[in-house]
Amino acid sequence: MSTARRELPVAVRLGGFVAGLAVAFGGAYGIGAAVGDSPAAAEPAPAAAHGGDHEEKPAAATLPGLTVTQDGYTLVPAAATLPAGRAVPFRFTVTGPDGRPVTDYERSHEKDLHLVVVRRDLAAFQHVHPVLAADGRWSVPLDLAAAGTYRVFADFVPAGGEGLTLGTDVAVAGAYAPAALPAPAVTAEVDGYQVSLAGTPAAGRETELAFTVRRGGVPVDTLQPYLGAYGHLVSLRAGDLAYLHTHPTQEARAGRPGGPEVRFGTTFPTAGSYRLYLDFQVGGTVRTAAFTVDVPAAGTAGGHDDGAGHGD
Ligand SMILES: [Cu+2]
Repeated sequence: MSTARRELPVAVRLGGFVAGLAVAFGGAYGIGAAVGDSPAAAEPAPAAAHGGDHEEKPAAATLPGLTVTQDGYTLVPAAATLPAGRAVPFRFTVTGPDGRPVTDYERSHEKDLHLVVVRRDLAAFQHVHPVLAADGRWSVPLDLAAAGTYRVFADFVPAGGEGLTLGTDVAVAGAYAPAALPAPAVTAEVDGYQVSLAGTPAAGRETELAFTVRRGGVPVDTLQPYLGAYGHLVSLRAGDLAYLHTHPTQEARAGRPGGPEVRFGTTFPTAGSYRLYLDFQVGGTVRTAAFTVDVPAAGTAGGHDDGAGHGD
């Protein structure tokens, strides 16, 4: 049942957040401030993009990934600082309403928990699947070769509960050279694969994003189902790293190749710059194509299309 809920387009989930606003208003705001995410919680401007429905404003504080604790569940890293390295063990627990580590999860996209790790300047992205010990401790090696502060998102469904994405920061010591956000682009290259993005995003309403995978200019129609889908799309809002995880509108069928196009229905909650990470699998290898997309306010005149052009 949770699985079905988790597979709804993110638009539906976001719709739920907005609808739940009346309930979440005071509490969510308070939580954001209490855990030190107040810059995000207090973020004033982008909600104006919703066209004057001021009731939606505080919803920004309830976006996934902005808080370390929600609904009684808390993401607890074993250490807030990690050494630099290529395969650094990262250990954490998720504590539940009773204060104890959660040991019972509902599977979503073939895993009990998805861990997305990105350096806060959005320069490095990992989507990994930690291993759960019987006592509720999770562990996974992370590539932390580059120093900096990393945002860690734990995306999971506690047994009998609602899907949550909790976020925390982990610091990696060393010489840190922050990267600027790459300019918006509709193509990305990874490992010899060219991925193009078509779609015209606008804040607050569902946008279809279509990614087309090519290699040497030839459309790739051998995408393999990866975690039950031909692609996984994580979008992070620049500035606060609000987290959107979207799955394709078409189902992946076991043993059936997909592509070259993978479509997603995504609702960007506000105007702003987002970094999109598309995971896709070909020949047993998962690769990630990354795009910067500028999302204009809904109804902005002039068809601000630089986030994405029109594909074939
Ligand atoms: Cu995952």
